[in-house]
Amino acid sequence: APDVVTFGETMALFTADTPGPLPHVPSLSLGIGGAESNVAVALRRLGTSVAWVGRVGADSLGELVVRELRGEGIDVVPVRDESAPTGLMIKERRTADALKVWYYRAGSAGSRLEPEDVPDDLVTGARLLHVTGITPALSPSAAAATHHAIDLAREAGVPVSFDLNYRAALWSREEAGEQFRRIMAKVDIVFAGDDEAGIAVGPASDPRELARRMAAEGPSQAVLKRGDQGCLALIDGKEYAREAVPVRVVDTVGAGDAFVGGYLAELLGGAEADRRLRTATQVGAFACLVPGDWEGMPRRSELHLLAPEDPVSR
Ligand code: KDG
Repeated sequence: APDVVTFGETMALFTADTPGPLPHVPSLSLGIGGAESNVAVALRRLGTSVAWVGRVGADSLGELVVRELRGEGIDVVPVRDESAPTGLMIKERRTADALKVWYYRAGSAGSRLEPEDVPDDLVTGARLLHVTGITPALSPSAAAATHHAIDLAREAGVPVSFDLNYRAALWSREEAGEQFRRIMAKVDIVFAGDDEAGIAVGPASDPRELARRMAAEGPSQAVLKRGDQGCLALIDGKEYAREAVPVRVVDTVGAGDAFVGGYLAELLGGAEADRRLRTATQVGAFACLVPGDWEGMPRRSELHLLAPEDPVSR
């Protein structure tokens, strides 16, 4: 059985090839993206076996999602929905540095995920279940699927990790905050950005206070992903901090998922907290180096590239 099970919506992703207003961009590249499958790619490339479950349409874009993830060695459990299309997002590069993501996902196949879609034995046989706060925002049935899987994992003694991943286009901060607290009370590991943590536990200027408040909701591992500020974590009551790995950023989308993949891969490998956070920041930095959300995820043998003694390998 795969070590990690995750599920959610993975969409087709069109990325503008050049900066500028979308109506004047001559071409876009077709790929895929989804927070949970991005984490799955990061895990797989680091050597962890992982299954991804999700609904796709019975269309060509659904085929693309399944092919790409299978090509990465992920155990893909697709539910093909005959009556809804695969969701779509478009990345507009308004300037070289300012990205805008447009969603075309309301009523999509992925948003129609149901509790029965996630195979029980996959969850109970895993070493870890990973969920994000995007799935419960998609629909009532997707929210039910999230809680069902978490409850099942808990009953079976399988640890659960949760990345808040607030998406303002999908729901209000109030709705999200309430759902985040419900989920946080049931999980072992929680990941959030500073602002996301504020949505869940109330804003605070001191990240230590945010980490403390998140841990107070239940998780024994509360990890704040702070982008170019690095990370801060409260793990089994002890505080840890790490600086970011400096990189020339091309596109930060997917960096948070990369961070989570790096952290979880090391956790499952039995690494101590410092090592988990080190790999997490490295993998997060890798994701910033390419335009795609997941394509830049490193293999274990590449991790040293961002911590080089000699930048030229021969
Ligand atoms: O975390 C990156 C994801 O946000 C992206 O790949 C697409 O799942 C996605 C979303 O809902 O924004």
